[in-house]
Amino acid sequence: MKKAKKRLIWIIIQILYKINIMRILLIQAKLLPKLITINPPHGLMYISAVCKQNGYKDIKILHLDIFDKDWKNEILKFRPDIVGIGSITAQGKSMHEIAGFVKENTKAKVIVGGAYPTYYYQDILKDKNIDICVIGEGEKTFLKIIKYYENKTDISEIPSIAYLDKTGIKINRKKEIYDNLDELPFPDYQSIDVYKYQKLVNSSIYTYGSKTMTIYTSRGCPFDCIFCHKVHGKSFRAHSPKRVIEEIKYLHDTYGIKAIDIMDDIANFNPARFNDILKMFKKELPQDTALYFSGGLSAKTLTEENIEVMSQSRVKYFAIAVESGSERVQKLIKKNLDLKKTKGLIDYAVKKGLYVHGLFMIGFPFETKKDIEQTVDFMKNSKLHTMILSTAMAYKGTELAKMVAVSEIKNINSDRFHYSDYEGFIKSGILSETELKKLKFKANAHFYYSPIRIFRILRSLPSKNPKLLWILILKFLKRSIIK
Ligand code: B12
Ligand code: SF4
Repeated sequence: MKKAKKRLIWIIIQILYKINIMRILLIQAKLLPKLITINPPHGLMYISAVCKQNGYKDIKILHLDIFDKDWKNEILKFRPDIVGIGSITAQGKSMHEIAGFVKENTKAKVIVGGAYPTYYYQDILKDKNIDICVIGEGEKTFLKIIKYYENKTDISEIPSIAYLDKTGIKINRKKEIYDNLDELPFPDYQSIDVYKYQKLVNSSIYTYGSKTMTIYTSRGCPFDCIFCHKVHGKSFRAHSPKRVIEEIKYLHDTYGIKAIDIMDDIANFNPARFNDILKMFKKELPQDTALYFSGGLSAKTLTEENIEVMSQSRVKYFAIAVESGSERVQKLIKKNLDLKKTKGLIDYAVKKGLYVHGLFMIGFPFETKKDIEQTVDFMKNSKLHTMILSTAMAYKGTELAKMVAVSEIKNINSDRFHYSDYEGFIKSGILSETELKKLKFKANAHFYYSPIRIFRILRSLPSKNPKLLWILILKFLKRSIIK
């Protein structure tokens, strides 16, 4: 009876005001340790845009990495009905702290989403401050959660969530995702301070000094790398090239953005679509704009024709995910790259004037010294300008994590929230932590202590800002000397 009354009042208010009056606060948790590059919280920006599209206007985004004022006061001032917190695992500690503060000081419901809740919901739900974990893509699910709290629906009808009831953890596995990504509105750029992010995003060495914004043009990846968390699932879904160009034009015309950094998992999954985007970009955007692909292109689907088109379409930089120079490890991690072809593509792209950055990993439990030496040989003998060598981490839910006991993972077990590629480490591997650190140091030294490479980096860097030199030196020291 009480419920029915409440619902009736709600309906009257909505009819009277023709609006939804839920106050929704979306918070991106803090990264620890702090990184130089801070990306806008696109997950929250899409959720915000979809909420607004559905009549929820009282919505605000708070990104703790850039909001240096008192975030607690900000929460109290906003008086939210629902707080949605976005978090990757490395932001988990902050996520729990925010949830605790919200529950202690407000009556708001706490919903969490992102890579951390998608894979760690069982651990997360031990925290009584969290009401619902959203698994994977969140826009449609979040809307249904709002409706549920407005007493319009039943919790069992909400797709892709985990929550606690009297009987324990309940998981609604049914998914409701965007099959046609073009149905999504633009991310809610109005809800963030784009100008502030321009300064932060452009502290990346590749776009340094340019007015930069990151964007996403696709979701999902059908490949099976054993270390990867695929938050957006296996089915590749993409915006049409026309829609991608519309978003870039919007950013250029509204905020004066000149450098567009595409962060997709696999932007070049469909080579023809990739070419179309590049050609349209060249034709429809002014000469002083440029494209970057920090998310990393896949060597599996990359073609020489793609490289040709990139070189003619103001693409200044792309990262390529190689991971290992050992054929054996390529198979074991299920990356299965043809290493000869990959090296050929890198060298061809450099010949065509593109700046190419390699992404590598070491520290798989089955990896030997010889495998790592092959990786070093690969990077050294290629024409890559720069590279980053990360240490593999076995995150829960990945195939890699199934191979190793939790107790064998340094940092994930003791403090997974502080994981960065310098600190995380799989203890049960063939190589010890000391051996791995030495090999990592040697790899960086072999690759970077080369006058020719340093000359090529300085000559080809997309940005010529002098301050960049300091950033480069700091990055170099961090990678090769400090750890
Ligand atoms: C940009 C990015 C970063 C940025 C910032 C990430 C952030 N969100 O704060 C930076 C560069 C800082 C970064 C760093 C790292 N990253 Co990163 N990164 C990404 C990347 C490429 C894109 C994230 C993104 O914005 N996606 C686009 C938006 C639209 O998707 P989304 O964020 O997932 O949001 C959707 C859902 O998750 C959900 N959702 C998200 N938030 C919320 C909140 C609510 C309330 C709800 C309901 C739903 C919801 O709905 C959204 C819309 O559908 C992803 C890969 C990927 N494809 O997602 C990796 C990824 C998130 N990163 C990853 C990793 C491992 C790292 C590092 C630890 C790497 C390292 N070795 O150092 C570091 C962190 C290091 C540190 N010291 O802290 C892993 C995370 C795994 C995990 N379980 O945490 C990912 C998934 C890559 C992968 N495939 O394994 N990363
Ligand atoms: S290709 Fe990239 S996104 Fe796809 S499974 Fe491998 S690491 Fe993950």
